[in-house]
Amino acid sequence: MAIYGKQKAIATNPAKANRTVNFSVEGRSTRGFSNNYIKARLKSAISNGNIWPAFQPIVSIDSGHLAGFEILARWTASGGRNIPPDHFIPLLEKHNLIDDLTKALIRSSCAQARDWPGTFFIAFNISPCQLLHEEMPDWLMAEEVRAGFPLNRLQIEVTEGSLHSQEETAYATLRKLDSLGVKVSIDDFGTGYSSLARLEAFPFRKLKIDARFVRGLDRDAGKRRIAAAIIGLGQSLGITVVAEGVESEKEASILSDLGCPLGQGWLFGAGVPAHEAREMVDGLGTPHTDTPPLLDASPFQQLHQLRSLYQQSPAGLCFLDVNLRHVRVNDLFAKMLGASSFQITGKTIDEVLSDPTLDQLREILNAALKNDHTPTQEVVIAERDYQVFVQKVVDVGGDVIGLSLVTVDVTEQKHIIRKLHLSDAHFRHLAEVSPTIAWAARPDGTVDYISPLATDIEGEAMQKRIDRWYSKMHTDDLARVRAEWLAWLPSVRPFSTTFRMAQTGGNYLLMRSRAHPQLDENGAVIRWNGMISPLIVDEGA
Ligand code: G
Ligand code: G
Ligand code: MN
Repeated sequence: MAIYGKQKAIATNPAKANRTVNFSVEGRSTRGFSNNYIKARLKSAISNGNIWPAFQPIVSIDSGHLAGFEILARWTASGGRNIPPDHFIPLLEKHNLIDDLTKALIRSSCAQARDWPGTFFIAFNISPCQLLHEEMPDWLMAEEVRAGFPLNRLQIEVTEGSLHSQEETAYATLRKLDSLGVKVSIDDFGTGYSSLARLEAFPFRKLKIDARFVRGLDRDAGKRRIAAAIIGLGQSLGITVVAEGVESEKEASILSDLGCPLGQGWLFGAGVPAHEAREMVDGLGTPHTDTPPLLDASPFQQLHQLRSLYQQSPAGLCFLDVNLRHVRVNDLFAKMLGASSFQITGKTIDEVLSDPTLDQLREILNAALKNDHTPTQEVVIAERDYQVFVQKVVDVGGDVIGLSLVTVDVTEQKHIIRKLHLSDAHFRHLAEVSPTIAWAARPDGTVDYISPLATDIEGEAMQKRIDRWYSKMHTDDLARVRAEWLAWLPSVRPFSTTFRMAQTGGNYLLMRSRAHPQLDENGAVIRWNGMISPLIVDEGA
C-alpha cells in the first residue's frame, strides 16, 4: 500500500472549478470574434503544440504497478495560463477540429511513448461526434501506425452519453475499432443514459466507475454499494473495471477489498507531461498484462460457492440482517428450529422462535450487534443443547450489515459431561467419607502443610486450608490433640492419635492421625511427616 504514496496529488481541477466562466480563448472572450478568427486560433494552438497531451497513470490497485495512461488534453496559453478542456473541447467540436486534436495527441504521445519500456496501454478520450464518421477507425489506425505504437495497446474512452444520438452509426464505428484490436472503454460509468443497455449493445473491454462513486466511498455506504455493484457487474461480464478519481489510501484499500483491479486518480498521480510520465514508467513498473487476473471470483461464482459451503457445513449456519431477519440459513440451522430453510428465510427471529429461547437469543444478538466479540452462548431449543457462536458482520467500510451465526448441537456431549459430573460428585463424596490426608509440620510442631481434598477450593492459600482443617475437628478433640502433640515432640518417635472430624450433614467420622519424624545425620528433627485416615478403614486394612 505504501506504493500509493509515491505519486503525490499536485494538480487542481480547473475544468471543474471554472465551469461557470465564459468560453474564452487565450484569455479573451470568444464573443465578438468571428468564427474564422476563433477557428484559426484553435488550429494554431493544436499545430504549435500549445494543446498538449498530459499522461495520467492508471495502475493496478493491489500492486500499484502501471497498467497504462489516459491522455488528457491540456492547453497552456500565452503567459502559462491553463485553459480547461471543458472550455476548449466544445469549441473544437463546434469548429470540426476535434479530429485534428485527437490526431495531434496521438502523434505526440505515441511517438514519445513508443520507446518506453513495458506494455502499458494509452487511452484517448473520443468525443461523441467523432464516432459518427465511418472513416474514423481508418485514420486512427493510420496515425497509430505512423507513430509506431502497437495498435493493441491503444484504447479509446467514450462516455455513455456520447452514444445517445445516432447510436447505430456510433456502434458500427466501435465494432470496427474493436475488430482492429482497439479496446473501447465506457467512461464515467453510472452517470449517463441507460448504462446497462449500453453494456448489452456493445462488448466494452473496460468500464470506468465515475469519480462521484469513488471519492469519499470510505465515508459513504451508499457510494460503496454502488461501486461494489459496478465492480460486480464488471466481474460478471468479464470486463476490466477502473475506478476513477481515487484520492486517498482508504478509498484505494476499500476498492481493492471490493475486487476492483485498476485505479486512476491523484493518489496514483495526476496528468503530467511526457517526460514525467517516462519517469513513472520506471518508478511504477509494468504489470504482466494491463488486465490483472480476476482473483476475486465473480458474484455469480461466489454465490454458488457460498451455497455449497452452507449446505455441506456440519454446523448450523445463518446470516441475519440488522433487523434480525433470516437472510440465509442452511438445512441444519432450519432443522434446529424444526422447519425447512424455505420456511425460515425472510422471517425475523420473533416469527420463528418463542420464549424463553426468543428472549435469550434476542438479548445475545442485540449485544452482538453492539460488540466486536461475543462469547459463545448455550441455548436450549426443543430440548436439545446448542452452542451458538455469533459474529457481527461489517462491510469493507465498517458499517454493520448483520450477524453470522454458527450453531453446534452439543446435546450428546452435554449428556456425557452430565454423567461425568455425576461420577465426579460420587467420587467427591467417597473422598469425603474416606479421606486420606497427608500433612507435615516443622520441628517445633507447627503444621505447615496439608494435602488438598477433592472438595477443597483450587488455588486456596495453605494457611486457609490448614485453618479449615482445624475447624473440622471436634472442638473437644482440638485442645487435647494439640496438647498431646506438643508433649510428644521431644520424644522424636512416631506419633499417633485419634479425633473426630465433622462431615457434611453434621456427623463425625473418627480419624487417626500419625506422624514420623524425619531426622538429619545428627539425629535432629528436620520435619514431621504425617497421615490422617478414617479409623474404620484403617483398622479394617
Ligand atoms: O482532466 P480534465 O480536466 O482534463 O478533463 C476534463 C474533461 O475533458 C474530461 O471529461 C475528459 O474526458 C475530457 N477530455 C480531456 N482530453 C480530451 C480529449 O482529447 N478529447 C475529448 N473529447 N475529451 C477530452
Ligand atoms: O471524464 P474523464 O474521466 O475523462 O475525466 C477525467 C477527469 O478527472 C479529468 O478532468 C482529470 O483531471 C480528473 N481527475 C483525474 N484524477 C482525479 C482525482 O483524483 N480527483 C479529481 N477530483 N479529479 C481527477
Ligand atoms: Mn476519460
